[in-house]
Amino acid sequence: MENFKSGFVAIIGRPNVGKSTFMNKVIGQKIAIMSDKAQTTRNKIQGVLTQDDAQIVFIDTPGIHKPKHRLGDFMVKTAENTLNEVDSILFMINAKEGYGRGDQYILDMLQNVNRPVYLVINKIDLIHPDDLFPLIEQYKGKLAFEEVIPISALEGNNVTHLLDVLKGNLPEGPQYYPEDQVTDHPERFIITELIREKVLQLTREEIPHSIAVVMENMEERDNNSLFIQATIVTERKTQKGILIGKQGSMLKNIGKYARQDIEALLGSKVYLELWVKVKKDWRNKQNQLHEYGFRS
Ligand code: GDP
Ligand code: K
Ligand code: MG
Repeated sequence: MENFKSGFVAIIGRPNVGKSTFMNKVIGQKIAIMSDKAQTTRNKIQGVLTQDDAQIVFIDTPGIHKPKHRLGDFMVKTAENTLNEVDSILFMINAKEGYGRGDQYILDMLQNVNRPVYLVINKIDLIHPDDLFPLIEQYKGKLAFEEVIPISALEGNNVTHLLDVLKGNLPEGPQYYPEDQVTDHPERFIITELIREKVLQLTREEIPHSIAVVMENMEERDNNSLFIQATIVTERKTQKGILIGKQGSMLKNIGKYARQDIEALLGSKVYLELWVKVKKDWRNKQNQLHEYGFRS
């Protein structure tokens, strides 16, 4: 097609501002996992939006924060590299919370990035319109934003406008991905993320985000059903107990809800077998990062 536009857009912002929700709204499929817990999204997930005249490839960057351990360093480095490669950056904030230290850390990082940054004020459904202007004033002096765009990712308000603005800024380019492709991550990654999401949702505050889910085996069986074996890796024995629960009740629930989501995603019957393994201090073992699927 003539004048077809395409490019990459990074979504950046403190944990829980609504990055995954936005992505899912735009792509219309559950690819980036959502949870009330901070830092659910650890790897970058791409969502691909294909329209008649443009294709936008979204990158859902991990919640950026001051690194507390080596996995943190790794995450920040990944985010920095990503930001210098994209066409536009969406800096998303929570309209209800306003400016905070977490934002300053991101803004400092953005000072060194030479890409157009849009200030996206999300969750406007939670505030009175009168409160929007002071919020904009609060942020405006902190970075030369290309534009300020208030939205509600949850309800969809102004999301189309935001997409139009992004499209307007994209260069002419090829369609990178086929129309029906919404993510370039292998299904196995999405599956382990769905399992991890269920762990975080069901265990609430008891299990930290440091858990990992490793795919052990995934094979198709007769009449299109899928057999999946995965291991939940924790750092402490006590966490293993919580994850398994009384007579295996917790693990059973995690498996049940994860299976439902995976079946909905793949459209086929799924048998899911979950295991729990304790691996002490895995976060600080740099050489184990690759084993768990982290890449820079
Ligand atoms: P992320 O950590 O930035 O990816 O944030 P999530 O997308 O996981 O969202 C965190 C929480 O905020 C979830 O409970 C969402 O339902 C909620 N949320 C996201 N966008 C909106 C919005 O526009 N309005 C409201 N009211 N809640 C939202
Ligand atoms: K989250
Ligand atoms: Mg997220």
